[in-house]
Order: sequence, then C-alpha cells, then structure tokens
Amino acid sequence: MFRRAIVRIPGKSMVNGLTTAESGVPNYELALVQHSEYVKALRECGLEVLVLNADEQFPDSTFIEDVALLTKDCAIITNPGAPSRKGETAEIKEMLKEYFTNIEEIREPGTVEAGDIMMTGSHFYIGLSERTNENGARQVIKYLQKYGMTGSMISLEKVLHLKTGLAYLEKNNLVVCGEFLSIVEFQKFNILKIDNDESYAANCIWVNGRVLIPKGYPKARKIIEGAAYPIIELDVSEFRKLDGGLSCLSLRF
Ligand code: CIR
Repeated sequence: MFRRAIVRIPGKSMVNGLTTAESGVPNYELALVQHSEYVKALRECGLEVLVLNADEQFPDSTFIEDVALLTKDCAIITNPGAPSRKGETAEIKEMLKEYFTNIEEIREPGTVEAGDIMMTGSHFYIGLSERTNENGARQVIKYLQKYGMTGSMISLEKVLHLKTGLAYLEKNNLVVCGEFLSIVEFQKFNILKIDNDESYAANCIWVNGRVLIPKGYPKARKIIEGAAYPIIELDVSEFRKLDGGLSCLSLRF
C-alpha cells in the first residue's frame, strides 16, 4: 500500500517539453485542470499528496516519476539521460530527506530515468533505453541489493520508457503491450494484454487496490476491469502530447 505521493504542477514552459508524439502543443490551461483531477484521484485512493510548485526552468518537471526511485527502504535519486532534465533532481533530493533516511544517487557515466524502472514486490525491472544506460542500471541494482532487494535489466527496442508499455498491478497481474509481450522474464506473470491501437493505456497505475487508467481506451478498460480492479479513468491528453502518462506524473511511496 502507498501512503503518499509527490506531484509537481506543470509550468507554462511545458509547451517546450521533450516529445516525439507529433500531436501538437499541449494546452496549458487544460493540462492544469487534468493535473488537478489526477491529484484528486490520488487523494480518493487514500494518499496524502504533496504538491510541488511549477518549476518553469524545467519544462518536463511535471513528469516527476523520472527523477527518483522510491522503495520501502531507500530512495535512489536518478540522473536523467535527457540533458534538459538533469537539473530536476536537486529539489527532490532535498525534500526526500524528510521521508527517507537512506538516500542514494546515480552518478555519471550512469544515466537512469525511473520511468524505466518497474517494481514488482522486492524485484525491480530496469529498462535499458535511450535515457537509462547499463552503467546506471548496474548502479540501481547495486543499491537495491544493499537494502535486500533485487533488480534485472530489460532491453527496450521502441518505446521511450519501460513503463510506457508495462504496468504491474500487484497480485501477479502485469499489463503488457507491444515489444514486451514476447519477453521471457514476463511470462511468469498473469499477462493482461493491451492491443497496439490502445498502447497508451498500458501506462496505468495501481494505487491501493484501484487502477488509474487514461480516458478513451475501452478495450484496455475492459481487460483491466476483467481482472477485478475498480477503475478510475482520467483524461491526460495534454501530457500524452509530451510522451507522458499516468505513472510519470507522481512518485508514490
Ligand atoms: C520526456 O521526454 O522526458 C517527457 N516529455 C516525458 C517523460 C515521461 N515520463 C515517463 O514515462 N516516466
């Protein structure tokens, strides 16, 4: 169960965020509304939500998931692979001191964005992507082992982050799409397959028994509901325009 989440209100500079989506510039006002609905949903799931102010210096800083990996025994501050995102970690590192005694850090030449890390109990899968390199993944695994947890690496072919196409919903249920369907390591899970035409819905999140999914993906909704999860559907269209989704918008711990 999670007790808390940290989110960051999007800044006006989000219109300059990194993207490959080619679906237009996000509407800032609408993004603010969608973000506040997201916060409301996290609160409905019983979380205390810590809301950080917008940071205009960093256009992608609302995607706060990428800058830290939070586990039950330690926090690992990442070193984002995207140069424009590296400075996002400083403030988070400071604020996490209030909640974690053990804080570790990924150092150069290692790069890691935590959107590439999926927690399944005490084992963590780490995607090797354009943002997360092998050196960074090795550092993560070393820290996890220090605190009695384990990690392993998965190579990415197409998607931005590991959790762009995967979500662990506890109770051995794994939402899987596209390139991850054939990965041998994942066959031990109960696979909830998402069709390619609804691939965006693979980035959903389990929060204390409920699953938050993006609005507008009826087939994915049916599959996840079929696994007996109550659903909260949220419109995150403006974050999708920046390759971001539901997991990226919070750090849950
Ligand atoms: C980026 O490219 O870094 C942002 N525009 C999107 C980050 C999405 N984060 C995530 O999937 N964990």
